[in-house]
Amino acid sequence: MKIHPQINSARTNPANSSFLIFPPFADPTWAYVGLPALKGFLARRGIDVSIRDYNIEGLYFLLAGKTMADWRQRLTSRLQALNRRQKLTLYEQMEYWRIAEALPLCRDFFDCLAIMRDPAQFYNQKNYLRARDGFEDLFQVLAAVYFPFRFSFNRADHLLAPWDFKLLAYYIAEQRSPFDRFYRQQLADLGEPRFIGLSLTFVSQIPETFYLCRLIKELFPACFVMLGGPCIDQIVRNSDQKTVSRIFDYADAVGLQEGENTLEQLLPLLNSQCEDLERFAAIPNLMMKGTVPGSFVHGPALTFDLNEAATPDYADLELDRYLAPERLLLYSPTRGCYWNKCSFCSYGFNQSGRHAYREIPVARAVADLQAMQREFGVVNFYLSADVLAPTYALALAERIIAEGLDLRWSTDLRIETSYTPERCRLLYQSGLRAVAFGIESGSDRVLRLMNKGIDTALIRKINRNFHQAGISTSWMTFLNHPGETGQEAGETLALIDQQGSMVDQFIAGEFNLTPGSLISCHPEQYGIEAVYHTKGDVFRLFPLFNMAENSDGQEDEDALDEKIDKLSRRYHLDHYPWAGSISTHHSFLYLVHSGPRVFAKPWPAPAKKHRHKDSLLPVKLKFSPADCRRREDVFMERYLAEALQPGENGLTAPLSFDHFQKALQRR
Ligand code: B12
Ligand code: SF4
Repeated sequence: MKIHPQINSARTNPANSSFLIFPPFADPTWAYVGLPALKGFLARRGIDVSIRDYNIEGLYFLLAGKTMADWRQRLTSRLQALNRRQKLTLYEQMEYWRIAEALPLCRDFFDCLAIMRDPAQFYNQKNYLRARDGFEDLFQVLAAVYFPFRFSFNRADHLLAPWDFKLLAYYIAEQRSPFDRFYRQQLADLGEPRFIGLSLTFVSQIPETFYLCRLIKELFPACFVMLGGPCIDQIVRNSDQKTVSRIFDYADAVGLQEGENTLEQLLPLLNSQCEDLERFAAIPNLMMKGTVPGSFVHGPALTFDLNEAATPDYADLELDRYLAPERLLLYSPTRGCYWNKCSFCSYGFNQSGRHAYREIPVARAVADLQAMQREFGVVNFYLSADVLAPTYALALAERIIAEGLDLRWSTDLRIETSYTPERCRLLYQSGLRAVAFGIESGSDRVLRLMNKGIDTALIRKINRNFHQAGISTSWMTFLNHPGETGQEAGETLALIDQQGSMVDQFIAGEFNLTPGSLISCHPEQYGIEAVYHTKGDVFRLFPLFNMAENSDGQEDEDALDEKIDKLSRRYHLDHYPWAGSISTHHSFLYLVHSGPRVFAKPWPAPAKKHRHKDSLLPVKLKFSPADCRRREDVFMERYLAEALQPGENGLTAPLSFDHFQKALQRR
């Protein structure tokens, strides 16, 4: 396959056009479905919008030779400058060791992209791991160049402090975005846009989304800038009024919940140059600043009727530019969760009460898959949804078979009695090759506490049915649900262990308190004494909590960690978006190519790290990177012990960008 290293530049655009942008950092192995879903719907209504995936195009910019040359130069000069000092402050030491470690990693990473896109190399585990490690090195370089920020395909944050407006202002004013030059080139190609909508789906897109807002307003003061997507919805719902108000310093509007009906009404209104706020206030799910300072106008909440959904339109995206040797498309046949009762879950818009479980009629969904297959030559699909109801999944499978579609798909399903061996075979026949289950716990008491509606006997039985039908099964579990004992956590690991021959991938994560979940709404019912946030977490994304009683000791935790390590050593597990993590594109491709057990055994150790000879350190180090790192660790441990503890009001812990900076100065 021929690879074009250059960054795609936008096509010619007429004046007053509308764009939807997907900002970095997110999974670059496939195109995310939110914006194509909107474009498909709007096109049906005769409204034209163009999509730009800056997440994938931005990656090409990061990989370009000129970008790396620029970084190498910056790191070299900075290292030389620090080396000239007699003494380094702690903050400089933090930067120093990162630069010393990153400089030898600087090289052309384009071969990593080439491996990921070449089937012959992708399915060779050693080559694959080499390329994967290359990307991780790239992010290590980025963390040194853009210190104190860190990036990956699933993260973009400060090394400690959560995003607040001060941190965002610093990020923007100091041009800390790795994409600044890329954005300026891309935006210049947009002509004179009337409307730009940015999709803030994942937390990892926060800094780049706000950065883009500012840049767009600087370049196109008259352009209407709007934010939408699950992450901004979550932020607006959970934050206080002052925070929400400040969001409108960056954007003209926020779209809550689903955007189809909102954009359907907003875009024609903008084209008609209407300035009557009352007309905007009538648009469903739209939120804007009111005329009185601190006030908002807010359209009625509307849940999208999936009978009106259209085939997602991926035509603006070059599908072969994603980081994979084959194409795969995301499709969302259902929205919401038909169960929607689990204590810990706040999936998307679920807990808002406005996101009922809905389905695209089966015949339509299959026609959509067929249309996408025809237009984009795709065989692989990920049904991207909270969950499919069993009746729906089975009807879909029957219809796929009846229509003679040749496709392979994967999705998330709930453990349900309806999945008999015969029905699992039907699902396989329709192309289902991988399924992820929210198993959560191996303790029946904890499953009841979670309101999960399943028990371990059913888990064993249904998982076996899928496995025996040839469908790969992934188990998502977590430990430390409030009220869970150490022994019960051990039961989860024991269940994975016992069922290991039929569990193809697993994750044993840690309980996270999700805003909007039942636990966070009624913490006292789960033995939680206090839920609090750090001062910098103005977006209310990372609630912290203290249990009323601390029943388990450190000993249990260590023993559990050891058990997890032991179990993990039997598998090849990895983090997003790499092969070995659950529900990713790469994992799916490997499962289909090499069989369901491909991750149920360790992979060969990664090849030795490649070091480019030009990348040797340009100066003799004056300070010891190891010592610098150790001092950082000591400081961080002490600092966090204080900064994460709630103050006297019990509601706020002091950690914030400001607090961190002051703590550094006090040293
Ligand atoms: C399927 C799914 C996945 C899949 C695929 C994700 C992917 N990268 O492609 C998998 C399992 C891999 C996954 C992984 C993760 N996920 Co996920 N995932 C989902 C899920 C269940 C459905 C997403 C979907 O397809 N929705 C259907 C589409 C059509 O809807 P949509 O994207 O919301 O878009 C609509 C609206 O938001 C709106 N809209 C969107 N953009 C815009 C822009 C404008 C201008 C407007 C007006 C409107 C608008 O209109 C769209 C059409 O209605 C959602 C939960 C949910 N129900 O949304 C979580 C969700 C998106 N995931 C989430 C998270 C956290 C993750 C992970 C970070 C988890 C982890 N711990 O690693 C990883 C990240 C992976 C990565 N690097 O990208 C969060 C994101 C919010 C957040 N707090 O970050 C969600 C919302 C779940 C939650 N906890 O609340 N995920
Ligand atoms: S954890 Fe899964 S089954 Fe439970 S409410 Fe959330 S989406 Fe539904």
